[in-house]
Amino acid sequence: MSAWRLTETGPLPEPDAARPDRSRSGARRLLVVAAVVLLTLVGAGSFAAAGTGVFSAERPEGCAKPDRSLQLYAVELPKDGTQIRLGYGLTPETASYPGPTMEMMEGECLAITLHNQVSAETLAALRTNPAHPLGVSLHVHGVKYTQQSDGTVQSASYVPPGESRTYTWYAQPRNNRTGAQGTAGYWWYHDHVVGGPHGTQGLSAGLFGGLVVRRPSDPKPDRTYVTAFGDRQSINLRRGEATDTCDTVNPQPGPTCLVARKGERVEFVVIGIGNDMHTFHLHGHSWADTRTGVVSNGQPFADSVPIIDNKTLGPGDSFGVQVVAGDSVGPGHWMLHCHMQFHSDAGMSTMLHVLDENGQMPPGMDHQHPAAAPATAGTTSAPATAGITSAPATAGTAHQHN
Ligand SMILES: [Cu+2]
Repeated sequence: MSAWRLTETGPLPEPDAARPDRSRSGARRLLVVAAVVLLTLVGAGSFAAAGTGVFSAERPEGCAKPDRSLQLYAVELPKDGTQIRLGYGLTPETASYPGPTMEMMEGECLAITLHNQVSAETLAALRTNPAHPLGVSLHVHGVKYTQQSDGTVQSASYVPPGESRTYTWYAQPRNNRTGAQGTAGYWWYHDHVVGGPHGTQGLSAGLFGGLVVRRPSDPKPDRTYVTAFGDRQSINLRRGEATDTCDTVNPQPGPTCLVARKGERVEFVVIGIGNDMHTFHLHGHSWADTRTGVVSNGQPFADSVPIIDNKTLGPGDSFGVQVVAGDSVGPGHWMLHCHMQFHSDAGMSTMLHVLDENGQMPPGMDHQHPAAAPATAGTTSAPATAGITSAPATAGTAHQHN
């Protein structure tokens, strides 16, 4: 009998409902107040940004007051070998890489206060230039923000060690009058300051996470996982066996344990970090190549939407995939990997464990993780870096669950 049993039941918390409409009279009052304040400032010659040409609004247009706020902590995590690891967390104790998946509804305005708990010493060790300032930041893709929430050195919107700063994200909705396209989609956030002016060292240390912006009618998943495909053949900065640490008795869904019950709608936020091209491939499942990863069969264009099981991912790209776990194919250990062969051969491969409707892995579903870099001749050659694999390259060490 199988030990696999998924007891965790809770679906993802529903994102806050879209913010209520504000009354027109309220908006007009606000406009009048804003105009008076602006005129007063300009009249007094004290409009701070006028001299520098920097637009210094604290929040994007349409986001007069945040609908929701949360606290985010940047902390140092245990080293991975000699590699410094950093993570974002909703509490310092729960920091991880990837960081917490953020969800917003179009129209929502979110204020995130980032607390930098990474020591100056650690940040200095990651610095590529002694003149570069020490700090961490929060830079986001896809949604709207002003210069003050850009999370860069050049806009001075970063957080020195021990300090805090509030960033404001606005999930601007579509507007047929202005032609604004809206912000619904699969995005990501990351540091842009650690080490150098592009946060390259912060990113590779773990300061990144996924963001999903939905429209009210979008399909809601039962589970969401972030898979960041990165340099050195990594998924979420891990390779080989380290990508999949699911406990077979009590698997806890997380960055290194992709698990679902048959029939659940599973959403992947797929992110390209680092410098390499990758492909996202999932065995036994396919999805629609649309904004949401789903297309309703009733829609007139549904027949022209490609259904795919492999999608190319470049640096900085992000997209979403939604699949119904085990649909037609049943429970099992379904491989999820990069399809650039030398990447997957070097360990860029993990598993989606699909359990039955009761959260059990049916008997006979044993699986193995092959060694990341096969030592046998005649296989696709691995690149020079493949010697640094997290899975031993001897056949006898492949492990078996159950
Ligand atoms: Cu790859």
